[in-house]
Amino acid sequence: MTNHNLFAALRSAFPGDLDEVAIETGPGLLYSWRDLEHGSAMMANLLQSLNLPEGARIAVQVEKSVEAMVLYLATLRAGYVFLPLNTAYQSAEIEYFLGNAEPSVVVCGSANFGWVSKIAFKAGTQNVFTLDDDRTGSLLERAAHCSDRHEVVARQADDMAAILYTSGTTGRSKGAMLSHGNLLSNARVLKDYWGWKPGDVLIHALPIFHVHGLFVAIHGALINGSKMIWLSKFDPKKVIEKLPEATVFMGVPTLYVRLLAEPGLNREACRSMRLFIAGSAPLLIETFREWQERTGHTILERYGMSETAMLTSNPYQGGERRGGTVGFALPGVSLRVVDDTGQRLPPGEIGNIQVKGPNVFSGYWRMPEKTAEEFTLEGYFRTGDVGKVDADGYITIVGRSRDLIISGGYNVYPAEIEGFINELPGVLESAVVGVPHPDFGEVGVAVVIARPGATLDSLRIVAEMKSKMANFKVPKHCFVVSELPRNTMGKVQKNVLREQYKALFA
Ligand code: MLC
Ligand code: AMP
Repeated sequence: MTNHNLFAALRSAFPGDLDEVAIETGPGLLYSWRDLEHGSAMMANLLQSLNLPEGARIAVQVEKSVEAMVLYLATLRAGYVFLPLNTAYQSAEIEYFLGNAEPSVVVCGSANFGWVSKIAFKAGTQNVFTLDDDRTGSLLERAAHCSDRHEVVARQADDMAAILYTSGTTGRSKGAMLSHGNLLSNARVLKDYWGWKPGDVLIHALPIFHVHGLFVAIHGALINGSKMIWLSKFDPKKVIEKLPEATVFMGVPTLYVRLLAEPGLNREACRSMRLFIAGSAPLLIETFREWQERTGHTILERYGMSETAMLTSNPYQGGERRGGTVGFALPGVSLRVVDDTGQRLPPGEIGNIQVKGPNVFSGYWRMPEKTAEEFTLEGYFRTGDVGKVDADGYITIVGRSRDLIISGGYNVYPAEIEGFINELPGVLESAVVGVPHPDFGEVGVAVVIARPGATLDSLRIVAEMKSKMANFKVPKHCFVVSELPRNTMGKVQKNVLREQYKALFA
């Protein structure tokens, strides 16, 4: 019987000579393929020694490190479910995720052990380990006693491999359940579509708690046996210094904007590069053009989401990479644009994007009703994105039907922020809208009304938010006003607010 464990496929692509360098870190540490093989075996043996139940979730909130990536590989190979969490999340956010996912194992930074372990034990977790980005922590201490031999646990293609939490339009985050088959099919398609070849070297400068850095980048390199230059944090100068040793780079648009701000970015620095890939948020056409002029390279833009991994891509070869578009549906992906009644629209017309394919997730963790709502009877997933397909097949994303802000590649749901602000003393109501921002693409702005007789201080509102929620969610500006624009039904007109504040950061 074939083992569909994603790790088995990644492992089989490791080079024959396991002593070759697999990863070079920013400070120059070298990890061989053998280190990845042995490290993941030891951690997998540790996880298996804990007698965890079938389908156990391993929740991980740690700084980026090679060991954190190895923990992801170990979770796959031991057949458990990886649950990555953004390091920006604070206690209320973590409490929700752990309460909802009920992980059997939680791994956190040692500085956070006190509060994270308290939340974890309350959620019923029995094992809390620490892992820091300097190769220390109880996880590594315990794994050091485990064998470096391990047989990859057999999994079916539809067995769950990871849960990625993605914010809900109303209320709380939903956990998108991705299977070994979802992730492997996508990795294989992208290997071919982006022309990965021997000798490729990827600069990995993204966080590893989201689809882009965790799946697209890591799977891309591993399934091709390609070396990674591993940067723990995005630093444009460091990336430019490393470009001459690399061939592939992936980034959210903010990374490209910040690289363009560096005088050192030029054709000479990019001489060995084969491919620059952008996604997770719209790439402005100005960025696309400026990149072409400065480097001689045409950025390849692609589109995806947590629930589906990658859906579309501009061509690597055999076609034009069109700025402002996200290219074609990837092989195996069916993508259609429909109106609000579900009728398929002709080319050029704008409507709701729906998708189907082996990469599309099976549903939201413990939310069968929500899952049912998001799939059509024919099995298409409603992406919440609005776009069009032109006559020659190029897809353009023109907006979103969901009230969502994408800031520097992170999703922020206004309803969550408004809910928080509305609970603050003296607040009657609030509205959060996204406005253009030169660095993050889009950022949130909060507009708040006070209760009669109350006085509000906008700086205090921002400070309150910073102390309780992930920093990237905090609106970059807060206005206290006397009233909000409303339509005849009394609903706040967010489009009017967006228009009013659109030049705030221009
Ligand atoms: C940081 N801040 C942000 C922010 N990142 N605010 C809004 N949006 C963001 N994305 C806050 C900081 O907390 C800080 O607040 C202030 O803004 C300035 O921070 P900075 O020092 O400039 O930020 P930095 O640490 O350099 O991070 C910026 C970044 C990071 C762009 C490198 O946001 C990042 O790595 N983004 C990539 C996200 C990503 O991987 N997305 C993929 C999702 S997958 P203060 O208050 O301290 O001043 C997906 C599917 C797909 O979408 O298709 O790929
Ligand atoms: P996430 O839920 O974090 O995975 O974010 C997925 C969302 O990011 C998608 O639904 C899109 O709205 C957006 N997105 C991803 N890639 C692109 C892109 N290239 N252009 C525009 N939006 C994108």
